Amino acid sequence: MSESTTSIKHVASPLARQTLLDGDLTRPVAGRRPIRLLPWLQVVKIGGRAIMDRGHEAILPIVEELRKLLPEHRLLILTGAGVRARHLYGVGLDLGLPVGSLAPLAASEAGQNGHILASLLAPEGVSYIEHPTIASQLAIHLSAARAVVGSAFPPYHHHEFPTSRIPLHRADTGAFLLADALGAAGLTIVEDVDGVYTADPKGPGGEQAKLLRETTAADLAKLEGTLPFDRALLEVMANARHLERVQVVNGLVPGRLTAALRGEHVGTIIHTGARPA
Ligand code: GWN
Ligand code: ATP
Repeated sequence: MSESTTSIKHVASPLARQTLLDGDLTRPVAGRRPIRLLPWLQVVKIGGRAIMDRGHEAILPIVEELRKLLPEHRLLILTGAGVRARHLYGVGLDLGLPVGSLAPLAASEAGQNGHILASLLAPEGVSYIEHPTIASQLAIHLSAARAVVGSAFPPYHHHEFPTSRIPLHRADTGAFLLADALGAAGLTIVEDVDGVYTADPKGPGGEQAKLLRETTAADLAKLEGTLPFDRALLEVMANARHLERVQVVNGLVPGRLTAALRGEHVGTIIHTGARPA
Protein backbone atom coordinates (compact mmCIF):
# COMPACT_ATOMS: atom_id res chain seq x y z
CA MET A 1 0.00 0.00 0.00
CA SER A 2 2.69 2.43 1.02
CA GLU A 3 4.49 1.79 -2.29
CA SER A 4 1.51 2.82 -4.35
CA THR A 5 1.12 5.93 -2.19
CA THR A 6 4.68 7.03 -2.89
CA SER A 7 4.27 6.41 -6.66
CA ILE A 8 1.42 8.90 -6.99
CA LYS A 9 2.37 11.48 -9.59
CA HIS A 10 1.41 14.99 -8.64
CA VAL A 11 0.40 17.08 -11.66
CA ALA A 12 1.95 20.50 -11.34
CA SER A 13 -0.39 23.33 -12.28
CA PRO A 14 0.35 27.01 -11.85
CA LEU A 15 -3.31 27.57 -10.90
CA ALA A 16 -3.64 24.55 -8.59
CA ARG A 17 -3.66 26.47 -5.31
CA GLN A 18 -5.19 29.69 -6.47
CA THR A 19 -8.66 31.06 -6.49
CA LEU A 20 -9.73 31.81 -10.07
CA LEU A 21 -11.48 34.90 -8.72
CA ASP A 22 -8.29 36.84 -7.98
CA GLY A 23 -7.10 38.62 -11.14
CA ASP A 24 -3.66 39.36 -9.66
CA LEU A 25 -3.05 35.63 -9.26
CA THR A 26 -4.49 34.46 -12.60
CA ARG A 27 -3.05 37.24 -14.82
CA PRO A 28 0.52 35.87 -15.08
CA VAL A 29 -0.94 32.59 -16.38
CA ALA A 30 -4.14 33.65 -18.14
CA GLY A 31 -3.22 37.14 -19.31
CA ARG A 32 -1.30 36.09 -22.43
CA ARG A 33 -2.75 36.48 -25.92
CA PRO A 34 -4.24 33.20 -27.22
CA ILE A 35 -2.90 31.62 -30.42
CA ARG A 36 -4.62 32.29 -33.76
CA LEU A 37 -6.34 29.09 -34.90
CA LEU A 38 -7.18 30.16 -38.47
CA PRO A 39 -5.12 33.30 -39.20
CA TRP A 40 -5.90 33.20 -42.94
CA LEU A 41 -9.68 33.12 -42.49
CA GLN A 42 -11.92 35.99 -43.55
CA VAL A 43 -15.31 36.05 -41.80
CA VAL A 44 -18.21 37.75 -43.59
CA LYS A 45 -21.53 38.40 -41.84
CA ILE A 46 -24.43 38.82 -44.25
CA GLY A 47 -27.34 40.80 -42.79
CA GLY A 48 -30.58 38.85 -42.44
CA ARG A 49 -32.81 41.89 -42.73
CA ALA A 50 -30.39 44.02 -44.75
CA ILE A 51 -29.67 41.45 -47.48
CA MET A 52 -31.45 38.07 -47.17
CA ASP A 53 -34.98 39.43 -46.63
CA ARG A 54 -34.74 41.42 -49.88
CA GLY A 55 -34.74 38.23 -51.93
CA HIS A 56 -33.05 37.73 -55.27
CA GLU A 57 -32.42 41.42 -56.00
CA ALA A 58 -29.98 41.70 -53.12
CA ILE A 59 -28.94 38.06 -52.71
CA LEU A 60 -27.89 37.18 -56.28
CA PRO A 61 -25.36 40.04 -56.66
CA ILE A 62 -23.82 39.15 -53.28
CA VAL A 63 -23.65 35.48 -54.29
CA GLU A 64 -21.88 36.53 -57.50
CA GLU A 65 -19.44 38.66 -55.53
CA LEU A 66 -18.74 35.86 -53.02
CA ARG A 67 -18.21 33.41 -55.89
CA LYS A 68 -15.59 35.68 -57.47
CA LEU A 69 -13.85 36.14 -54.10
CA LEU A 70 -13.28 32.41 -53.59
CA PRO A 71 -9.94 32.16 -55.44
CA GLU A 72 -8.62 35.08 -53.33
CA HIS A 73 -9.94 34.29 -49.86
CA ARG A 74 -10.98 31.44 -47.62
CA LEU A 75 -14.28 32.46 -46.12
CA LEU A 76 -16.58 31.68 -43.23
CA ILE A 77 -19.86 33.24 -44.36
CA LEU A 78 -22.35 33.74 -41.53
CA THR A 79 -25.97 34.82 -41.92
CA GLY A 80 -28.27 36.88 -39.69
CA ALA A 81 -31.87 36.14 -38.78
CA GLY A 82 -33.93 38.86 -40.47
CA VAL A 83 -37.62 39.61 -40.41
CA ARG A 84 -38.89 36.14 -39.49
CA ALA A 85 -37.06 36.43 -36.16
CA ARG A 86 -38.66 39.82 -35.56
CA HIS A 87 -42.07 38.27 -36.17
CA LEU A 88 -41.43 35.42 -33.78
CA TYR A 89 -40.18 37.82 -31.07
CA GLY A 90 -43.54 39.57 -31.44
CA VAL A 91 -45.57 36.38 -31.14
CA GLY A 92 -43.32 34.90 -28.43
CA LEU A 93 -43.31 38.03 -26.28
CA ASP A 94 -47.07 38.30 -26.57
CA LEU A 95 -47.27 34.76 -25.20
CA GLY A 96 -44.79 35.54 -22.40
CA LEU A 97 -41.98 33.25 -23.56
CA PRO A 98 -38.70 33.75 -21.68
CA VAL A 99 -35.63 35.02 -23.51
CA GLY A 100 -34.02 31.57 -23.34
CA SER A 101 -36.87 30.17 -25.42
CA LEU A 102 -36.82 33.04 -27.91
CA ALA A 103 -33.05 32.85 -28.52
CA PRO A 104 -33.01 29.41 -30.24
CA LEU A 105 -36.14 30.23 -32.24
CA ALA A 106 -34.51 33.36 -33.65
CA ALA A 107 -31.23 31.48 -34.15
CA SER A 108 -33.00 28.94 -36.34
CA GLU A 109 -33.99 31.77 -38.72
CA ALA A 110 -30.33 32.74 -39.08
CA GLY A 111 -29.62 29.11 -39.91
CA GLN A 112 -32.36 29.05 -42.56
CA ASN A 113 -30.84 32.09 -44.27
CA GLY A 114 -27.52 30.25 -44.23
CA HIS A 115 -29.05 27.21 -45.89
CA ILE A 116 -30.48 29.45 -48.63
CA LEU A 117 -27.14 31.15 -49.27
CA ALA A 118 -25.23 27.86 -49.22
CA SER A 119 -27.60 26.33 -51.78
CA LEU A 120 -26.81 29.14 -54.18
CA LEU A 121 -23.06 28.68 -53.68
CA ALA A 122 -23.23 24.87 -53.88
CA PRO A 123 -21.88 24.73 -57.47
CA GLU A 124 -18.64 26.24 -56.09
CA GLY A 125 -18.35 23.46 -53.49
CA VAL A 126 -19.72 25.62 -50.67
CA SER A 127 -21.98 23.96 -48.06
CA TYR A 128 -23.87 24.95 -44.94
CA ILE A 129 -22.13 23.53 -41.91
CA GLU A 130 -23.76 23.11 -38.50
CA HIS A 131 -22.80 24.89 -35.31
CA PRO A 132 -21.11 21.77 -33.85
CA THR A 133 -19.14 21.39 -37.10
CA ILE A 134 -18.01 25.02 -36.92
CA ALA A 135 -16.96 24.36 -33.34
CA SER A 136 -14.83 21.30 -34.03
CA GLN A 137 -14.37 20.56 -37.75
CA LEU A 138 -14.08 23.95 -39.42
CA ALA A 139 -10.46 23.47 -40.47
CA ILE A 140 -11.08 20.24 -42.34
CA HIS A 141 -14.12 21.67 -44.11
CA LEU A 142 -12.09 24.70 -45.19
CA SER A 143 -9.37 22.46 -46.51
CA ALA A 144 -11.99 20.77 -48.71
CA ALA A 145 -13.70 23.99 -49.86
CA ARG A 146 -12.70 27.64 -50.21
CA ALA A 147 -15.71 28.72 -48.11
CA VAL A 148 -18.44 27.42 -45.85
CA VAL A 149 -21.68 29.01 -44.65
CA GLY A 150 -23.03 28.92 -41.09
CA SER A 151 -25.48 30.63 -38.76
CA ALA A 152 -24.14 33.87 -37.25
CA PHE A 153 -26.42 33.57 -34.21
CA PRO A 154 -24.65 32.28 -31.08
CA PRO A 155 -26.30 29.06 -29.81
CA TYR A 156 -26.85 30.29 -26.24
CA HIS A 157 -30.39 28.86 -25.93
CA HIS A 158 -31.42 28.92 -22.26
CA HIS A 159 -28.00 30.32 -21.32
CA GLU A 160 -28.90 33.67 -22.92
CA PHE A 161 -28.55 36.48 -20.36
CA PRO A 162 -31.96 37.44 -18.94
CA THR A 163 -31.02 41.16 -18.96
CA SER A 164 -33.52 41.84 -21.73
CA ARG A 165 -36.60 39.99 -23.05
CA ILE A 166 -35.13 40.11 -26.58
CA PRO A 167 -31.90 38.10 -26.86
CA LEU A 168 -28.94 40.46 -26.28
CA HIS A 169 -26.46 38.33 -28.19
CA ARG A 170 -27.59 38.11 -31.78
CA ALA A 171 -25.99 37.54 -35.18
CA ASP A 172 -23.46 40.42 -35.19
CA THR A 173 -22.20 39.48 -31.73
CA GLY A 174 -22.08 35.80 -32.71
CA ALA A 175 -20.06 36.55 -35.86
CA PHE A 176 -17.56 38.67 -33.91
CA LEU A 177 -17.18 36.10 -31.12
CA LEU A 178 -16.36 33.41 -33.68
CA ALA A 179 -13.98 35.56 -35.75
CA ASP A 180 -12.08 36.69 -32.64
CA ALA A 181 -11.97 33.21 -31.09
CA LEU A 182 -10.56 31.76 -34.33
CA GLY A 183 -7.99 34.55 -34.64
CA ALA A 184 -9.33 35.30 -38.12
CA ALA A 185 -7.70 37.84 -40.43
CA GLY A 186 -10.84 39.97 -40.56
CA LEU A 187 -14.57 40.41 -40.10
CA THR A 188 -16.72 42.31 -42.57
CA ILE A 189 -20.33 43.07 -41.65
CA VAL A 190 -22.54 43.43 -44.72
CA GLU A 191 -25.47 45.83 -44.28
CA ASP A 192 -27.84 47.87 -46.48
CA VAL A 193 -26.34 51.24 -45.47
CA ASP A 194 -22.89 52.71 -46.24
CA GLY A 195 -21.69 52.17 -42.67
CA VAL A 196 -22.37 53.49 -39.18
CA TYR A 197 -23.95 56.95 -39.03
CA THR A 198 -24.40 59.35 -36.12
CA ALA A 199 -28.11 58.32 -36.19
CA ASP A 200 -30.24 55.89 -38.23
CA PRO A 201 -30.10 57.33 -41.78
CA LYS A 202 -33.49 55.76 -42.49
CA GLY A 203 -35.11 57.02 -39.27
CA PRO A 204 -36.83 60.34 -38.59
CA GLY A 205 -34.38 63.19 -39.33
CA GLY A 206 -32.07 60.63 -41.00
CA GLU A 207 -30.99 63.07 -43.71
CA GLN A 208 -28.96 64.91 -41.05
CA ALA A 209 -27.12 61.74 -39.98
CA LYS A 210 -23.41 61.76 -40.79
CA LEU A 211 -21.43 58.72 -41.91
CA LEU A 212 -18.64 57.83 -39.50
CA ARG A 213 -15.79 56.67 -41.76
CA GLU A 214 -13.62 55.56 -38.86
CA THR A 215 -14.50 55.17 -35.19
CA THR A 216 -13.87 53.08 -32.12
CA ALA A 217 -16.07 50.70 -30.16
CA ALA A 218 -15.50 52.95 -27.12
CA ASP A 219 -16.78 56.05 -28.97
CA LEU A 220 -19.80 54.18 -30.35
CA ALA A 221 -20.65 53.05 -26.82
CA LYS A 222 -21.09 56.76 -25.93
CA LEU A 223 -23.38 57.36 -28.92
CA GLU A 224 -27.02 57.43 -27.86
CA GLY A 225 -29.62 55.97 -30.19
CA THR A 226 -29.52 53.03 -32.54
CA LEU A 227 -26.72 51.23 -34.36
CA PRO A 228 -26.85 48.92 -37.41
CA PHE A 229 -25.75 45.99 -35.19
CA ASP A 230 -26.41 44.52 -31.72
CA ARG A 231 -25.28 46.86 -28.96
CA ALA A 232 -23.78 43.84 -27.14
CA LEU A 233 -21.20 43.75 -29.94
CA LEU A 234 -19.57 46.90 -28.52
CA GLU A 235 -18.91 45.16 -25.21
CA VAL A 236 -17.46 42.13 -26.94
CA MET A 237 -15.29 44.37 -29.15
CA ALA A 238 -13.94 46.12 -26.05
CA ASN A 239 -12.59 42.77 -24.85
CA ALA A 240 -11.37 41.46 -28.23
CA ARG A 241 -8.23 39.31 -28.16
CA HIS A 242 -7.27 39.35 -31.85
CA LEU A 243 -9.54 41.34 -34.15
CA GLU A 244 -8.30 44.91 -34.05
CA ARG A 245 -10.94 46.23 -36.42
CA VAL A 246 -14.17 45.41 -38.19
CA GLN A 247 -15.53 47.01 -41.35
CA VAL A 248 -19.27 47.63 -41.90
CA VAL A 249 -20.07 47.88 -45.64
CA ASN A 250 -23.07 48.34 -47.91
CA GLY A 251 -23.83 45.02 -49.61
CA LEU A 252 -26.33 46.64 -51.95
CA VAL A 253 -23.50 48.45 -53.76
CA PRO A 254 -21.65 46.02 -56.05
CA GLY A 255 -17.93 45.76 -55.32
CA ARG A 256 -17.96 47.09 -51.75
CA LEU A 257 -17.55 43.66 -50.12
CA THR A 258 -14.76 42.75 -52.57
CA ALA A 259 -12.95 46.02 -51.87
CA ALA A 260 -13.30 45.56 -48.10
CA LEU A 261 -11.80 42.07 -48.27
CA ARG A 262 -8.90 43.50 -50.29
CA GLY A 263 -8.21 45.85 -47.38
CA GLU A 264 -9.76 48.98 -48.88
CA HIS A 265 -11.63 51.48 -46.73
CA VAL A 266 -15.11 51.52 -48.28
CA GLY A 267 -17.42 51.61 -45.24
CA THR A 268 -17.05 52.28 -41.52
CA ILE A 269 -13.96 50.91 -39.84
CA ILE A 270 -14.50 50.28 -36.13
CA HIS A 271 -11.41 49.82 -33.99
CA THR A 272 -11.84 47.33 -31.15
CA GLY A 273 -10.07 47.08 -27.81
CA ALA A 274 -7.61 44.41 -29.08
CA ARG A 275 -3.95 45.43 -28.76
CA PRO A 276 -1.68 45.07 -31.81
CA ALA A 277 0.44 41.90 -31.57
O1 GWN B 1 -30.92 23.67 -37.77
O2 GWN B 1 -31.15 26.14 -39.48
O3 GWN B 1 -27.01 24.32 -35.08
O4 GWN B 1 -26.06 24.98 -37.61
O5 GWN B 1 -29.30 27.95 -31.82
O6 GWN B 1 -29.25 24.99 -32.04
O7 GWN B 1 -31.83 27.04 -32.12
O8 GWN B 1 -29.26 23.48 -34.11
O9 GWN B 1 -31.77 23.90 -31.19
O10 GWN B 1 -26.25 21.44 -35.50
O11 GWN B 1 -27.10 22.72 -33.14
O12 GWN B 1 -32.30 25.80 -36.83
O13 GWN B 1 -31.72 22.33 -33.54
O14 GWN B 1 -31.25 25.01 -33.65
O15 GWN B 1 -30.03 27.42 -37.28
O16 GWN B 1 -28.40 26.53 -33.93
O17 GWN B 1 -28.21 23.04 -36.89
O18 GWN B 1 -30.33 22.96 -40.20
O19 GWN B 1 -29.64 22.19 -31.59
O20 GWN B 1 -27.81 22.40 -39.63
O21 GWN B 1 -28.94 20.90 -35.09
O22 GWN B 1 -26.38 25.33 -32.32
O23 GWN B 1 -28.81 24.88 -38.44
O24 GWN B 1 -29.60 25.31 -36.08
O25 GWN B 1 -30.66 27.50 -34.50
O26 GWN B 1 -27.52 26.81 -36.50
O27 GWN B 1 -28.61 29.01 -35.57
O28 GWN B 1 -29.85 21.13 -38.16
MO1 GWN B 1 -30.64 25.60 -37.75
MO2 GWN B 1 -29.14 27.24 -35.61
MO3 GWN B 1 -29.31 22.88 -38.60
MO4 GWN B 1 -27.67 24.93 -36.80
MO5 GWN B 1 -30.18 26.64 -32.84
MO6 GWN B 1 -27.77 22.36 -34.99
MO7 GWN B 1 -27.72 24.65 -33.23
MO8 GWN B 1 -30.58 23.49 -32.56
P1 ATP C 1 -29.93 40.72 -38.84
O1 ATP C 1 -28.71 40.20 -39.54
O2 ATP C 1 -29.86 40.63 -37.35
O3 ATP C 1 -31.19 40.21 -39.40
P2 ATP C 1 -29.28 43.23 -40.16
O4 ATP C 1 -27.89 43.49 -39.70
O5 ATP C 1 -29.50 42.71 -41.52
O6 ATP C 1 -30.01 42.31 -39.08
P3 ATP C 1 -30.60 45.57 -39.02
O7 ATP C 1 -30.45 44.99 -37.65
O8 ATP C 1 -31.94 46.00 -39.44
O9 ATP C 1 -30.11 44.58 -40.15
O10 ATP C 1 -29.55 46.77 -39.11
C1 ATP C 1 -29.37 47.55 -40.29
C2 ATP C 1 -30.21 48.81 -40.20
O11 ATP C 1 -29.84 49.55 -39.06
C3 ATP C 1 -30.00 49.77 -41.35
O12 ATP C 1 -30.85 49.49 -42.44
C4 ATP C 1 -30.31 51.13 -40.72
O13 ATP C 1 -31.57 51.65 -41.11
C5 ATP C 1 -30.36 50.85 -39.23
N1 ATP C 1 -29.58 51.77 -38.38
C6 ATP C 1 -29.96 52.11 -37.14
N2 ATP C 1 -29.07 52.94 -36.58
C7 ATP C 1 -28.09 53.14 -37.48
C8 ATP C 1 -26.90 53.92 -37.48
N3 ATP C 1 -26.50 54.63 -36.42
N4 ATP C 1 -26.11 53.88 -38.60
C9 ATP C 1 -26.47 53.15 -39.67
N5 ATP C 1 -27.60 52.41 -39.73
C10 ATP C 1 -28.41 52.40 -38.65
